Amino acid sequence: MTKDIYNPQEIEARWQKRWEDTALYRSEVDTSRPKHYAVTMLPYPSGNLHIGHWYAMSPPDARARFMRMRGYNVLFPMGFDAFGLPAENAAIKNNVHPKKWTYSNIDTMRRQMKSMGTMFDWEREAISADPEYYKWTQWFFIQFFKKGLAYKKLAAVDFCPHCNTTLAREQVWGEDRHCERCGTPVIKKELDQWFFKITDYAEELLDFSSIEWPERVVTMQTNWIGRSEGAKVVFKTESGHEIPIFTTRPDTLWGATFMVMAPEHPLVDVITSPEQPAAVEVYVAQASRLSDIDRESAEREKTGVFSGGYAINPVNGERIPIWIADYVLITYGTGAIMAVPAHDERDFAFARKYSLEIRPVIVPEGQTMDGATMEEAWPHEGIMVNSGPFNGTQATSDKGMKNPAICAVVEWLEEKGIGERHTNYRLRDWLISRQRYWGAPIPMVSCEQCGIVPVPDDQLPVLLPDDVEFMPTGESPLKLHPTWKNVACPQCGGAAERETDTLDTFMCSSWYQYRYLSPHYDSYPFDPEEASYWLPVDHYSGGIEHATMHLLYTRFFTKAMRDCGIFDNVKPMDTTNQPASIFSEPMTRLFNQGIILGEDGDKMSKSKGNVVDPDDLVAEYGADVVRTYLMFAFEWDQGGPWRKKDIKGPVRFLRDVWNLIVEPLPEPSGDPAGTAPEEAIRVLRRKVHQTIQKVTTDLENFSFNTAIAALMELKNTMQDFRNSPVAHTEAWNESVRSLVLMMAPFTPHIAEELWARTGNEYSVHQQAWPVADPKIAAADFIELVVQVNGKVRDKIVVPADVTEETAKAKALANEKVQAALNGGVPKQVIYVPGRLVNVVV
Ligand code: ANZ
Ligand code: ZN
Repeated sequence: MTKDIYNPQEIEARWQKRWEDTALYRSEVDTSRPKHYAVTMLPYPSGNLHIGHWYAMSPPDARARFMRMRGYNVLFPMGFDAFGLPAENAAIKNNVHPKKWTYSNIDTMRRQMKSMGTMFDWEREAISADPEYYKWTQWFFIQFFKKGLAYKKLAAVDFCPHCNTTLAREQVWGEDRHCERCGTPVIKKELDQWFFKITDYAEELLDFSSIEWPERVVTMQTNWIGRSEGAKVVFKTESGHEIPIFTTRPDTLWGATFMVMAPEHPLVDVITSPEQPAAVEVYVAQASRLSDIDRESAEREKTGVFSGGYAINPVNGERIPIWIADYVLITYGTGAIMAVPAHDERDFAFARKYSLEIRPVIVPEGQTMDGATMEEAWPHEGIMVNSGPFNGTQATSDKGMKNPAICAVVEWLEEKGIGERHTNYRLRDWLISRQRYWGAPIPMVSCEQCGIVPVPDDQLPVLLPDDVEFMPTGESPLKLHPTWKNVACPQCGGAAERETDTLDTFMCSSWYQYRYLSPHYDSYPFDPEEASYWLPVDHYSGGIEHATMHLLYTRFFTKAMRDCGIFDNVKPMDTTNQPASIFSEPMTRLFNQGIILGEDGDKMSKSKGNVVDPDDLVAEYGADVVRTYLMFAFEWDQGGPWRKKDIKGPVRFLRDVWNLIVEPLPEPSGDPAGTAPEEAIRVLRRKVHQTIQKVTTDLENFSFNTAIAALMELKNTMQDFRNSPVAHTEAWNESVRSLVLMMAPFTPHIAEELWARTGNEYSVHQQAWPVADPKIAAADFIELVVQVNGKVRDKIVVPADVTEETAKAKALANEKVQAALNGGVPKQVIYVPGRLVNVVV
């Protein structure tokens, strides 16, 4: 008889087909069961699945399977974020149409995902470049427009001269401000652009109280939104022009000895005195070449130029010079500041360089300070001095209105009508126009008579034409199409033109979790019945690189949808299927996995030649081994370098499990009754139940590696037991069954095969997760070392609370001790509780 060896390729293909034929992973609304909606970030169809995709997808797949076995009705869908620049770049390079390129990549990647053995419900697949999908992307745009959340304005935008397109702030990377995709340094360009008013939601986006997201992401989003409390105060020029400023330190108003305007400030020309124009012009031109990051850098030496103009400090009527300097940004606050060199480091450096007055107005209690001799700014607490009505007021180091001095001054400013309390955010509105072809057309029409008019719902989607010249020209390719943009105005019927920009693909991915619910539903973005049951997403996972873009956009999107009434027909349920209030957050829990690096510890990339191809690995070892390796060799949130040699561990593990279960049990021997010694059974059962406990909590906490380690230990214990002469017991069957069930989430194919081979009915993936009996798990047995004359002879298992008498008796009865004694009588038996029994002869 040929040995029945583990053949993953045969097993995996066979079961994948069976799962598909029987629609095993189809998830349907079932209000009799609690739901679990798990989503892992959808990929961009870049060509092939790389190992990073496997790392992002197979652990959540294991978790979703686990939740299913625990009785949840699990929805775990997948789709493709199919619009975007790489398709166009690839098309330009290889002269294939972006659509063809994208959809053929999708076919490949879908096939690869199936080879991974995932439980994705493919009937829910959503592809953002499908007209039935982007119809709704466009519809959302119109809803937001009608709600006043979408607007158009002329804006200086970052432009990549290589990709020939505008970029969002987040697509500009690094100190040198290069394009996220191609690395070319970006330049500025003025264009008429569409924006979403995400800033209207700045305050609400800072509230994370209803979600459990990693602290790191919460901090990154909080910093990104960048809330600062303070005041807006209006300074006036001598000629009466108003220059509002934003300050977080209104308590230092009396220490303002000059003002600074950003070089781009609209009043620069007005304020510049006739004696200064040339110097100012040169300086402004210089500044425009620098990035905001350079300009904000604390290390860079401050530069500036005097405008020749003066302003009046509204709190004390003092005349102060107005300077122009690039350390003030036009994009923050009001683009102009009052400079308080005694208390702000940047202003201090600037004042020293240009010999401007430094006047302390907040002095540590009991001290004096002299602006002329100060070595650095004093940004801390103290007593207000030189501050008119506020002399003697205590200023703490608190920020915002918690600081009594700031609070008092703001009240006074408001009373006097000079200024008002103001909260400023670093967050900018979301630029969503792209001068690119491969995206959803912005569904707007511009008519000379009627202005900008949305495309009526019954004319959606505005289809993206196939026949365009997508070679980059710096203009939207749709603009160059001979007929596409010509359209009758939806309002007056006159000749009008379509918007030729397309939507940022971050918009497509802001709502895909809703489209999965009913990807072919054509009267609404989602089927309200599905939405009522499944929403919100219970668990979301993806890379940390999305912390401030995608993850902020999708939160905004959900809130904007709520405010547009789009969820009004959704009647959400809580975890016990009771009516719940409408959600304001798209995803309740979030987990960020780490990154798999190349063997060399560098990021995997084709140019470095350190890319690991999952298809090769599947061909060599089978998907279950690759899944096990990825879940076992790394902490999921950490990732780390690929180590090909370490894949041997998982290979051995699955082979051992296979042999353990498939090979016939040895004939009972030794004990005539065929029962193992009580202790051996107890040890096995305890291990089984402890493993159930451990794997259950580990899977709850996404600790895949420790869960698999526990399964490996169980396997070892089972091997020991099986090799004992007495394996034919209920305990053995229980251990086999438990091991197979617990392996099902991690290694779905081999588990299914072993499940069938041990005489069970299809499918292991529809079984209940094993439940640990805490009494059995807790049954405390310990191992005692048995020595003869100090030499280890054996180990015995005894109850933890064993008496000295019993321990000694058991040790003496041990076969090996008997053999060593060889009929002799021990001189002495020493018992060290919990450790050993030493028989001295
Ligand atoms: C006077 C002052 C005195 C300030 C003081 C600070 C300390 P955050 O906390 O980041 O919001 N500022 C305002 N607009 C600016 C701009 N467009 N470019 C550069 N700097 C700008 O910073 C707020 C502070 O940054 C504001 O408060 C302002 O300087 C400066 F002892 O006003 B402050
Ligand atoms: Zn019109």
